[in-house]
Amino acid sequence: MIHYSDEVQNARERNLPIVALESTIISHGMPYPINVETAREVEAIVREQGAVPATIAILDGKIKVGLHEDELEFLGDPKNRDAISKVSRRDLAYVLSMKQHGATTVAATMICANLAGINVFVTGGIGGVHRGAQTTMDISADLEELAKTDVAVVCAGAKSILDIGLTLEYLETHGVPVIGYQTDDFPAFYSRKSGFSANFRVDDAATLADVLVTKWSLGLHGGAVIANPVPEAEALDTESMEAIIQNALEEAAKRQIKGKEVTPFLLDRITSLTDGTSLKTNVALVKNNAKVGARLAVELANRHKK
Ligand code: PSU
Ligand code: MN
Repeated sequence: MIHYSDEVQNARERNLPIVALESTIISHGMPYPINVETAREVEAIVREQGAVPATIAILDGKIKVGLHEDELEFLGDPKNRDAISKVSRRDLAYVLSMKQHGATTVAATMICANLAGINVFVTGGIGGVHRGAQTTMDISADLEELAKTDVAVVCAGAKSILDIGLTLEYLETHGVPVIGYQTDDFPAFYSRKSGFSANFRVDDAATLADVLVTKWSLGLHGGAVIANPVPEAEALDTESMEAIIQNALEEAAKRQIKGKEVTPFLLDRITSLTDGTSLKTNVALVKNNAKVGARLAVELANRHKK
């Protein structure tokens, strides 16, 4: 069921460092054409750092690990939006069996990366415990995946469309280390601070690799959140973002948006309400994460060779 691109297949044979990338961010997380441009640029950054990018998606009922230009374009083109479902753990078996197309979330990308033997994955932000989850029970499957699948996820923290405090509590309960990269704070996607601390601070990729190798050699299954704050120059003001997020949340409640539609709806509202400034920040932070993720993959591959 897994199909590798030539580039990724070659990297697998030669034990080169590989970095997984998700596709929900392309199909349901950013508007066209910035989504496709960003996907391409992120892949280029991974290569510049000496690793091989493996963007993951479901096409015609096959798990694709490593995508070609035209496949990235297909996933990002708004004309195809209805034909490409958002695929998380729950949806994988059905979408594959029905030979459909799917864009993989953090959870589903972790599953596919793990099947492909890839242990580093770069994205923008993880899903988490939604605000009001006490009554809606809306908790992203990303968190459960982090609890059990051995893939490190490099992100810029979590968006404050989520309840960041509860998200961190959930991760703690499930034994998922949250590591601040060159920071003591847990970042809130658009801003460098969330008001919560990371569990640990690590300042370089080699030490990140040490922690992960130690975790996995102890048989402690599951991932880790590598929280890499948005670059200072691109960070947005927390208070004005809070007002916009509040507005988006009220709109979602009014329209009774539910289930897997909630996150894409909120992301879309935030992009339009900020007139694209938030999108610029989003692009910058994903690129910044690609650098860190690729360096980490290089470190892990070096240890593998020893
Ligand atoms: N947060 C973002 N951008 C995204 C997502 C989350 O800032 O694109 C996507 C990711 O693919 C993530 C998914 O895994 O949304 C979470 O969806 P849900 O909350 O339905 O689990
Ligand atoms: Mn949800």
